Amino acid sequence: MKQYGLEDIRNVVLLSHCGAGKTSAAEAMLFTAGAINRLGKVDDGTTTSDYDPDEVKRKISLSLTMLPCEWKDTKINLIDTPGFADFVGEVKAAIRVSEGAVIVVCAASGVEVGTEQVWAYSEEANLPRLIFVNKMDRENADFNRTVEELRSRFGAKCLPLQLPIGAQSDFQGVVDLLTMKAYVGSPAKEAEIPSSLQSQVESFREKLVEAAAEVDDTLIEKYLGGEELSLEELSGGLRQAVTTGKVVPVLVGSALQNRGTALLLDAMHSYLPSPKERDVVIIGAAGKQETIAPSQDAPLAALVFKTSADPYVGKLTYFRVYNGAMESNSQVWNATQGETERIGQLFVMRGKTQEPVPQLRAGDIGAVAKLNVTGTGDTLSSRDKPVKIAPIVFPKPIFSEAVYPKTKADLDKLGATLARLAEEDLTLQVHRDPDTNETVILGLGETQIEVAAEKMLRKFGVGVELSTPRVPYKETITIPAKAEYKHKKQTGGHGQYGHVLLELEPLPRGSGNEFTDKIVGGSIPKNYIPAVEKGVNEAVHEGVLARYPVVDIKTRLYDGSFHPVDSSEICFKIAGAGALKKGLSEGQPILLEPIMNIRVTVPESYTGDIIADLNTKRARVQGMSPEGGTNVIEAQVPLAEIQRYVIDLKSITQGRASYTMDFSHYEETPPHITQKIIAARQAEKT
Ligand SMILES: Nc1nc2c(ncn2[C@@H]2O[C@H](COP(=O)(O)OP(=O)(O)OP(=O)(O)O)[C@@H](O)[C@H]2O)c(=O)[nH]1
Ligand SMILES: [Mg+2]
Repeated sequence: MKQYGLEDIRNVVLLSHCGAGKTSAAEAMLFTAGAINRLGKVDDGTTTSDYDPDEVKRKISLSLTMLPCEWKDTKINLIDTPGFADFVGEVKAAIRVSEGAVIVVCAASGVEVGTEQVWAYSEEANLPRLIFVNKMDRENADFNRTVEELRSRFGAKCLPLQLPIGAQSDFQGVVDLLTMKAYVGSPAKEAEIPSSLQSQVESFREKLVEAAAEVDDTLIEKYLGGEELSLEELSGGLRQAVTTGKVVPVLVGSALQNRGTALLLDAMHSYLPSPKERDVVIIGAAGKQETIAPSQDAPLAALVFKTSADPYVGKLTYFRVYNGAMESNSQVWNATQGETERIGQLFVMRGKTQEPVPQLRAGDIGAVAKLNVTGTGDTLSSRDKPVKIAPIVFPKPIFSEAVYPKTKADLDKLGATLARLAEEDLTLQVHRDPDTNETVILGLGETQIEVAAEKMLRKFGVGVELSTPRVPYKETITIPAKAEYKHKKQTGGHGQYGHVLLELEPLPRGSGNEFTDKIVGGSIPKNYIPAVEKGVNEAVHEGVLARYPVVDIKTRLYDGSFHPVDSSEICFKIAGAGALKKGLSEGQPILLEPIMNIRVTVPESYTGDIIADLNTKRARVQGMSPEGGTNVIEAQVPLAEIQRYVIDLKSITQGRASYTMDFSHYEETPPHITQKIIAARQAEKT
């Protein structure tokens, strides 16, 4: 097996708005590099990347895929990612293990919402990048317009490195402005630069040469002195400009026609940084982030960035080696969990294909099956020199659905299956809501959860129905009340007797329930008091309005009576429960609903629409802070109104907004809504 040094590897993530052509471009590059010998198509469900049956069915990528190939003695680990917003967790993981990015833009649609988002993620991760303007063969494809959009949105650092020859049905090939060579057809053949393009070629080349010269004092002197720079000097200068983020070269082509893809591989090889050029961020002493230089000779440090669960293949763990090397059939130290992990056969993955390898060295990416203690985000290292690489930060879930198994058999497998899905996708969480007795799956959007449900059926044979989770309403009282309950039964021999007097009092929100014993003079003997308390504690599980749990009341047991023969614990428990229910009815009960804090981040121009929509949702807007074109709106909104806010917000802003949400407090539900909830609960019972 060929050993790659740190300089011989490129880890490159493909990013774009959904459907711009990442998967198709990756397929064309694999084919061009000879890694595959048949060029698949997304529309036929035959690409190397979209191999999952759900991807084939939907014709979109749903998870990140490793697509390595070799190009000019360099190993290029392409990482294809989904463009659909619900799957941003995969994008974040892929960005984390890459040193460079290619942002794919559709030549007909130009800069889209998703383009802006992935641009922001790459800025945040400080990733050097290239732009590939794809679909030049399509109707309405326009390179110049797309470049103008790119430059006005992302700045003048977006500079064409190539120009297209022809467009739409007449798209023929590409002119490379650095080598001043033209390539037409597929596979590409060298050709003359068309004379019609000459003046455009010259003016764009000038900009590129200037930008490449600017990074280096000797180059800029030469350039200003009117001297020609050699190709080597230019390409060295451009490389420096790209790796430092000063220039983002714009390339062009058609993935579907496999045009421009060899030059795209060339550009990754020549201008994107190798693992050697990026320090590793680790968690040092006292939990502080530190950086260390990567090395193949240092002790092992590898970050797990993806886990996939499959009932047949088993668990597959994807990792990126940052330091040292990982060996097949070895033992490593999981520094995150503090446990030893056994490593079996290592693989290099290409789509679903596993190629066994004896070793993976720093800079490279691979996978291993059936690990025991390791999950996504963990660091595998050496026992003697344990290190923890900074983990991947995933967005928090904001959308939830209740999961109901379809059959008894489905119920039995539900828990284990959900746990595996949550292990696979860290933006999914599963929990059991003790208040509503529902199993709830939380994620980033409706599609993500639908896909998860389909996966449960297809992979694990578990059928489920999804529904909007119940709102965990509560009940309480608003005025103090007294109640008396006598449980008395005279049957044949032994009778039943328990008699309890309670005082109820409302407590401030969030206090919980309290029970105190104020019996004096033994009107109820001490040994029966715990039974009364038990009765009260059970009765608060179901309030008198709509059978929701009762909270924030203080119960005082102050009197009662007993019978020396007929009284028993069970009689006092019944009396305690009965008295509580009566007291609740007397205390002017109300329904409480959960109120959430939300923070919506949105382009300023949508502020009015967002506020108008929030007003229809009984929201209280608490603050707005405009900042550089975006606005952060903070509000408190009843949970019942924003359970499907992801969907509303997407349609109001075409996906330009995002939000976070967390629980704030419980508050009285307005009377007209209370009436509806009570009616719904009654209907449910009958
Ligand atoms: N005409 C034309 N169509 C293309 C080209 N590249 C991709 N397509 C089509 O565009 C659609 C989307 O392509 P994909 O490669 O799946 O795009 P993607 O960016 O991977 O999409 P997501 O994974 O959903 O984000 C498919 O129907 C492709 O056939 C191209 O160069 N020209
Ligand atoms: Mg795709």
